[in-house]
Amino acid sequence: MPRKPISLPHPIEYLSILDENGTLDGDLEPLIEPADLLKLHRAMLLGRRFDERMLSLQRQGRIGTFAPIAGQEAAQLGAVAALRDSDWMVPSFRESAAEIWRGKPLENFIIFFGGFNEGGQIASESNDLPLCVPVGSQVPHAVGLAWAMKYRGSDQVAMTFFGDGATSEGDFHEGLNLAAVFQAPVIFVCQNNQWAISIPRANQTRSATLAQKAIAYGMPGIQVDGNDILAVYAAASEAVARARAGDGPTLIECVTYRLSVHTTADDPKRYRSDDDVAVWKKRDPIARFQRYLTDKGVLTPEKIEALEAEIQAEIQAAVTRAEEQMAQMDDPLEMFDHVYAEMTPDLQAQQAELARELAAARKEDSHG
Ligand SMILES: Cc1ncc(C[n+]2csc(CCOP(=O)(O)OP(=O)(O)O)c2C)c(N)n1
Repeated sequence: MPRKPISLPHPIEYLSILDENGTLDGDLEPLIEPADLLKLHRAMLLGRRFDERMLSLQRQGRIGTFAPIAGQEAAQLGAVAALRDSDWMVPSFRESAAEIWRGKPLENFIIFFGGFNEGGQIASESNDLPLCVPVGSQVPHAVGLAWAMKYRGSDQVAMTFFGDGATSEGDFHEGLNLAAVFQAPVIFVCQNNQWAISIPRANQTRSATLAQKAIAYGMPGIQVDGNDILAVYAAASEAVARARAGDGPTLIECVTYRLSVHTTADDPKRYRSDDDVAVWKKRDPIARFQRYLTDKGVLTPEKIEALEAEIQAEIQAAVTRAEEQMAQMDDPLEMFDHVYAEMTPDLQAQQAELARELAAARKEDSHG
């Protein structure tokens, strides 16, 4: 009886185009117009600065908890930049840079995390889904959308995002399996930021890469340097082209790092070392891209300074608009209105109970 290796059709590659020392592999450099490079750079910087402002709003008690993205801008933006507006984008809960790129107004994030459902509303012309907190549950949604696009004979594709932790969820495996069997035009983007709250990548899976999980399902998988926006864009563009051409799904693992807290309710000092964070700070995707653009002659330190000021003003204007809107949204009972077309008896009872509590609180207030 023979005992021999089985040849598998999808090898796993690692792709890096612009490394952390600023060395560029010119043969692999994707063709991106200077204006588009600058658009990507602006989006990365806006993503980072908005994140910082959100963190400070949360610390001041002006919004509730949210999940910062610092360090993951290249992984998100390199991927969505490969999409058309008419494609579908299915985020998890850590994709604010990608959502802003796709047109979500900044104030909507502040309003949503300020506790008002209105901020989570998706514009009717948008093909994006709202953020998704149950880990991994957005994966089957994206597969369903992609499969529907194929069924309708459209060339639209769906792209979904999730973390390394989500690859241990059943939804991830069921989604990839179905997508491959039905050759659904979906791009699975795993942002392997090394941590699922306090669970390190090493305790998540014994697999050498997350990308290789694609092999089991019979689809191409690739691991890319997730802090290298050129590499992410190149891999995503290939995957999108393949999906549009009818050649099915791809799994992209972006190796990156969450530089900040898991959410604003987390203290990462309790489970990871400052040395680790320092190593990854040197790999900052924004600094690396700025060096590339400066070397290329499309960006200067003066332009960066002017852009920083412009972005701060844009964020401040959004904060002002959000706070004005939130001041008008003072009816918590509304949260019951948008769950079902017809409210269940349980929800009706809860709404009535909250209405009684609010009325009692108002009465107490009015009596000082
Ligand atoms: C089904 C489910 N289980 C647990 C949680 C609690 N939880 C929220 S985020 C998270 C970790 C997710 O890690 P990962 O998928 O790597 O994404 P990251 O937060 O790193 O972006 C967990 C366990 C949840 N939201 N949903």
